Amino acid sequence: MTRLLSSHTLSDLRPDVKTFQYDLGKLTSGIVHIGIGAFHRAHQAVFTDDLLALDPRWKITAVSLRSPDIRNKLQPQDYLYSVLERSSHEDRVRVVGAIDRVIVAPECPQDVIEALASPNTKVVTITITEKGYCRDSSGEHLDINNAAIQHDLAHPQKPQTFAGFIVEACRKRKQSGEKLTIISCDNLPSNGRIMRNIVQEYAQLVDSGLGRWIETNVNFCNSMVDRIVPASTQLDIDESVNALGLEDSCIVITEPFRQWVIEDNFAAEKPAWNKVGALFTADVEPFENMKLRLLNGAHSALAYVGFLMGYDYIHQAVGDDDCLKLIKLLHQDLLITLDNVPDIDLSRYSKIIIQRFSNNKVPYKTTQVASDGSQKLPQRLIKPLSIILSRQNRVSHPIAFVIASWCRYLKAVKESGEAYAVVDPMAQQLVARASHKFDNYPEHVADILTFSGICNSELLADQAFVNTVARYLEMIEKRGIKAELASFGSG
Ligand code: CS2
Repeated sequence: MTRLLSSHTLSDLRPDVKTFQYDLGKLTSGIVHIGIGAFHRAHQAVFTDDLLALDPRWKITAVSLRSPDIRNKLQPQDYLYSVLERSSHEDRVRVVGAIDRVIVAPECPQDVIEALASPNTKVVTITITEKGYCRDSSGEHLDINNAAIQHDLAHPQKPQTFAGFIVEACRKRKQSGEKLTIISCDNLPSNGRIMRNIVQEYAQLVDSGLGRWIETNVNFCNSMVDRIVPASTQLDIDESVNALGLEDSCIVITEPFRQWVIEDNFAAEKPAWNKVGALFTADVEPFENMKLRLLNGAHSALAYVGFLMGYDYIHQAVGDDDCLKLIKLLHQDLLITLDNVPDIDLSRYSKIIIQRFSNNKVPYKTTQVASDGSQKLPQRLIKPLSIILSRQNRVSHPIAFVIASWCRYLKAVKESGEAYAVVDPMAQQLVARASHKFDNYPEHVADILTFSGICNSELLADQAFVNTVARYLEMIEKRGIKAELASFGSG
């Protein structure tokens, strides 16, 4: 039987596996990470693992806000796991020792509060996905009607949301006077600023004095994160045996590329991630816009259009000539919306993204990207569409085509008649609306867009925009997505 990866089996690793360059016993914990999914394990934890070889003070106490799964798998492995980087020509595998322990919040919320409040904790990093922020329809502020926020207001010692935990921990930090830095690592523009709004607005509801303390003692940093990391599968775990010579039930498979741009706005001590490939900068916004639009926007386009065309994976979709043509036209439009990004050649960046999407060694499901569209589309595609509309007084056809594909996707039935599940916090209502029979396509599209909240009222009032999306939706439904995409851009 294959043995499990752990601190006792390291000597059984295949000789080509890279292991950490530090003494595990000498590390101390300085970071708390909330949201320990595959992305964190392949991104911030890898940067931190490299840093630990230079500075042992930054081991990560991880928090899972919901499920015990990852803790249950990592604990028997002494919190060790592997990262397998795959490209067309090479596989590289390493063992990461940066995770100290995993606290499962619903089991022991007080432990999470203690870890966040500990004076040893200088930095908190967060990956909770777009919907974890509990934002209202402006996308920037706290939704006080959110059920989990209501829960936390009623049960402050047993919070469920990041805001509930942070604010309770800050109550303790206020007593000790310890400053804190919080770095958001989710795919939202100005993610740190939004996080600050949410935490401060929540704190004001709980205790305005605490709110004032947070204002001066807790700094929030925007950050742009990038690495394509598919959700792990059983196949990946089977693969770990080949790659490591040991079984690793927490292996993550990813691409070689990784990027992290962090706003240099730390309240106190700062882990020197810049020594291991991250970039500290005063202004993350140009990087965020570039990545959210060119990478995530194109990813969403491939997800909806590709899925409807029958592709299960992003690399298959981008390998289709018509999809590729759409992505290139989409990139041309998105580039218009971007300002200069320091030291980045945007046309090269766009080509690299297409190469990254083509990496079939890191298969990424179209359904994974397609999830939570109501949370993702505003920053990825709607904002750039509005910019093009105001700068050039025209509707971006590639973006309109993708929005129409999303409306079609929300019907939850393939052209073949096969049903599938739409994953979105508003799934039920969106599917009901998208499936509703309307003879008038502009009214149909306006109904979906209004209800989903992805467009502001100004955009909804723009008849040219609504009509263009409606026209594509009608043609996709009447001719089929393949035929409509094949003639896209030629008329
Ligand atoms: C993807 C992202 O699932 C998605 O929505 O677009 O997770 C994407 O893979 C990452 O942002 C890449 O950095």
